[in-house]
Amino acid sequence: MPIRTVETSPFSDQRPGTSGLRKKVKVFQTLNYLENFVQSIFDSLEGFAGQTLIIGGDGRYYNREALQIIIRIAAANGFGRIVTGRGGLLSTPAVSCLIRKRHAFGGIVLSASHNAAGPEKDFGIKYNIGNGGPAPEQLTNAIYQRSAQIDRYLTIDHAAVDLDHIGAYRVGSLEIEIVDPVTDYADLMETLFDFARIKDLFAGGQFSMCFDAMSAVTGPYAREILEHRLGAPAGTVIRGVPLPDFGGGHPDPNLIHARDLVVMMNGTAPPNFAAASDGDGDRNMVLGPNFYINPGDSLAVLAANAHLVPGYAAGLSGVARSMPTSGAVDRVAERLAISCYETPTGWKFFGNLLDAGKITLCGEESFGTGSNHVREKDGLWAVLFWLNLLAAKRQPAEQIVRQHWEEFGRNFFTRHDYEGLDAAKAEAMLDRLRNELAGLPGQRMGAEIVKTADDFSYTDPVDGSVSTKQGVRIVFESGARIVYRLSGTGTEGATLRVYMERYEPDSSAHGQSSQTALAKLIANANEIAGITAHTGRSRPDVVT
Ligand code: G16
Repeated sequence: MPIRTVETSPFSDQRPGTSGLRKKVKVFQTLNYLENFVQSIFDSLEGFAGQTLIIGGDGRYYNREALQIIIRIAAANGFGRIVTGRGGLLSTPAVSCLIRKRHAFGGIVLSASHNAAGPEKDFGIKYNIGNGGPAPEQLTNAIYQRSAQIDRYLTIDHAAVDLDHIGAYRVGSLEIEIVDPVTDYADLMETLFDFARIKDLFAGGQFSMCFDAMSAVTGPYAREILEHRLGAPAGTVIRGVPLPDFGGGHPDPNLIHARDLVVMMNGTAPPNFAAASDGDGDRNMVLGPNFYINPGDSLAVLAANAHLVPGYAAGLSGVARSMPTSGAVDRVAERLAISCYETPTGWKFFGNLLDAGKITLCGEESFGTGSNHVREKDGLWAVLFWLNLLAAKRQPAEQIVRQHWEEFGRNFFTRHDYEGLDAAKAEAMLDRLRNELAGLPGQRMGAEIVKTADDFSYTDPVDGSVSTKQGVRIVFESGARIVYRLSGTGTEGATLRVYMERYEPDSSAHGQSSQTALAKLIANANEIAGITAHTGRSRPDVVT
């Protein structure tokens, strides 16, 4: 099939953020915009001729069109085989699973994760390497540099491929395989968790749960695993059909955007356990009746109880968390006498640690938890881990968490997001803060005295690569801390994230809410950065 070379010119805004390139759909629909980025990815790779590429997305608006464009460019560039899920659907952890299982060269994930979907909303694209994980910074930088110089892309003329039927097709010398999006992933879950025990839990009739798939990609995965393989009653999964606009909702599993689920769990006769996942299925939120489990606590509880889960019963080699995530897991690591690594925000930073066998579990405050089973965070995996614990311990989730706090102390944590800020003003605010860091140690703020103040810099312990400016940290003598950073996943203006944390060993004080326990720190955070003065905002848009 003849390869066509199309002349193009660069776009200046194709620098990948925390997790790939995320823009408005309209931007991706600009002539050559997607094509340029895809060709820039392929131009930054070597040795893929004849190899396999996994492609899939969360089913959001523009997923199908983008897939067809990418298939033609991949064919022209010499890939040998493309594997995608029926309907072009694959959750992000399922892409990672397939890359590893098929020994693929890499994969492309089409998603803007928890961002809203639809013609006026967001789309995204991310390249994953052969370990199944997001491209490391060196590669995303190379892709960006290529995108700034690109002058042509390669494609072929071919009719749209039928994505809706499982089977194999040929496009020129490229083989295209459409697979069931769920099977390989669900099979992997069966190797990690005690499905028989979880089945018993559901079979007793004493236990019920609700899984909110938020009309996004996890619905078919949750139905197959929870309702079919584990025997949970039909209707356990709600909003289980992936829709191109996610039903008009915002598929971010947190207290604000999964409000219906939160209301259900705080209402009369709630189920025993609830969970939600995001657009592309890599995030999770878990809840008990009237009880929210903070992602940092969730990671710590999973690590402390991993011996109860078959896939992890042999022990953990180590754990990791992103820098802004609460230090709850650090205390578990200390008890288990294993290493605990602190990385910058972004799942890509866990990849080397997982590949090198330095860690088994890792997680982030942004509702991401995962392990060495794939190289992405994994929403449903975290829910199954919790179900396995509930089945093994036969205790409510709240009791498990409260006992954990009794044993390890409680790390009160909250994140305040200020969304849609003027990007220049938000940058200026952080720059001013950076300039003042040197003068902060020793300063008293109410009962707290600043101990250290810096901008987090990370040296990867495996390859020695250095990542700077990863978040401004202010740590007090008491151990309490405040972290400020700008989100790298938004598509409109800037989002300021302020993370606050303090450790409370006294169990008589564990009953208060995070906002109450952290009230003074929240006030300090506003004062130090001058948030209201710089942004004009007196309160955050989202509190988690
Ligand atoms: C992505 C990354 C995560 C990160 C999160 C938030 O998640 O994979 O590692 O914690 O974004 O990043 P930021 O604070 O820069 O917005 P996802 O689920 O959006 O792919």
